[in-house]
Amino acid sequence: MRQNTYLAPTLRDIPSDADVKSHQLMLRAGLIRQSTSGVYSFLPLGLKVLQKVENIIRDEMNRSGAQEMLMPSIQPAELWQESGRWDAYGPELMRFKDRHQREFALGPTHEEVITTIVRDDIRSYKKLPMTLYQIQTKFRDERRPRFGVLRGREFLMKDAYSFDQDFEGLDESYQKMFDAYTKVFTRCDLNFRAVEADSGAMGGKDTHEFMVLSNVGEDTIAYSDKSDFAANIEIAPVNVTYETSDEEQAELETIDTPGAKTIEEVSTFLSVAPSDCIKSMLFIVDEKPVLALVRGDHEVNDVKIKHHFDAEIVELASEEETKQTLQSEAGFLGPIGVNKEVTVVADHAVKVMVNAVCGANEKDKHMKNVNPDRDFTVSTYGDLRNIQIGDPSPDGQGMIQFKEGIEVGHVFKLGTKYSEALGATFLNDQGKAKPMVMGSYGIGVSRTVAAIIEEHHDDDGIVWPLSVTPFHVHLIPVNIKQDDQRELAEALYDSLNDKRYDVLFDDRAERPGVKFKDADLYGLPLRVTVGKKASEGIVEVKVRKTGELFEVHKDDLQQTIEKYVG
Ligand code: 9G3
Repeated sequence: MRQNTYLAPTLRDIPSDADVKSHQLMLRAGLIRQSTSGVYSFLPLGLKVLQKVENIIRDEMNRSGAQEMLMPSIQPAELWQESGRWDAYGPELMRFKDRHQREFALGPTHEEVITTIVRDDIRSYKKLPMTLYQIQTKFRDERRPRFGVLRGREFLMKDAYSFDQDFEGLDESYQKMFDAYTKVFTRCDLNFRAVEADSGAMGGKDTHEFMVLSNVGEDTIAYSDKSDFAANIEIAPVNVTYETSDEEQAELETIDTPGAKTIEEVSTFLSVAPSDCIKSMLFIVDEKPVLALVRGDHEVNDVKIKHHFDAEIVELASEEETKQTLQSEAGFLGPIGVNKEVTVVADHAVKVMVNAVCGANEKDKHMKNVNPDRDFTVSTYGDLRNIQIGDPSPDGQGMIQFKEGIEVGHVFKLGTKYSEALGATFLNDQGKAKPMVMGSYGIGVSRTVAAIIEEHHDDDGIVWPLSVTPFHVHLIPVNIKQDDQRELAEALYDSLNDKRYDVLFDDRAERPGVKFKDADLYGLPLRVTVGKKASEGIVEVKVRKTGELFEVHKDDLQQTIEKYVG
């Protein structure tokens, strides 16, 4: 490809509204351009990488026995009403009306669509198991699109759906897909972990997220420093035995704590440790008030609260809900004397606390010498806190560390949630109609490109792994106006193209410095410079990844390229 007419505009400066490296570099290296918030165009250089990632995914999907198809983005509201999800999702679901005022959604995912396709055309157990997949644009009206294509509102996803006769079959389909994902992300040269995750509104029990370990990930992974335990902290179980204290229970007291709201402020004001305070947070769990208690040095985990009550919706109570329910504002909340409509739940760590401090449900007042069970009743204790760095790993091996993660894949065991809702049944070998047992499996294809850049870049630009690089060789004549340099560069361009190498030929009449800076930004594996020694047939090779720089004779160039790019 000749660069002079190639649409890959580079930017010298870091765009002010790009906060993470991958977003900055995708803009500066001319891979993408923003159309509107969360919506991007992939320019030619970016599309070449996107397609390389797609093809790695396609290759591993096909090897796993999955069949590729393509579903529409336009989904009738009726489908989502039938599955019960039309009202379950809020503004994130992009909805529109057609010319006849009929309601539709732009597909954020395709469980409903695929289940109706299979329902209508698969009747016999003989056709199962079957896994179908597509690579297609998804639409989700994210409240806060950010970090470029890492969190967009229109993005490319590979979504696959497996259909089995029973849960044993699903386990096999799930494992096949799990293994295929491991191969995909290994081939993309990503440092990833498959972590146990929360199935969210998807239902189903087993689910794993494939997380690329990174400093900009929006998820936090708790992992053991001594075993392969790893889980999204949303669900990472806490497995700690809290020792009881033999301290005498003292007389309950109300104390003035003017303006001391947070645990830090209260513990400083009263010179007690945060771990001697009780943090109370009011949630609305499926419309009912729940006061959740954790030790002052712990964090409440709302996903665990949702699972504790097996609830659909869990939200932190608003200011007015708090005032209405507890006649107090947040910062002074406590479990003592709350009216019976409020369910009080507490993390296991609270049970053994003695003479603790908690809010008095009165502005600027707290209670001290508070003792669970003596001074307030807890309806149930549970694992309601976030796991923390330094906690023992739940598997008993080693200690917990944290790492940020970019979720590039997510695999779910769905079970029969959609097949029952939509009537996708098959006749088993006894002629009995049974609901198909499903799994669903996603990879964020455009997000994976960004994750690869997050992991593979340096101060000068992107450093593409060979498996996804848009071109193999960047061929740069230092001065295109010099006949011997231009002629040798043209000859090498032709001979390398004949050898099926993808070559980007910088035929621009730009200063060498500009060409080399652009080359570093684009990050192609090998830079071949044709300069002063062109007349001797000598060219200079630079290996982008290592910075290695050496001269070779043009006759040895192909061998050199073979050595570095295969
Ligand atoms: C929606 C909206 C956003 C959503 C969903 C539905 C996430 C939704 C979960 C999944 C599950 C799997 C197949 C590929 C792998 C992931 N965000 N999810 O269902 F209406 Cl607006 O998408 N789907």
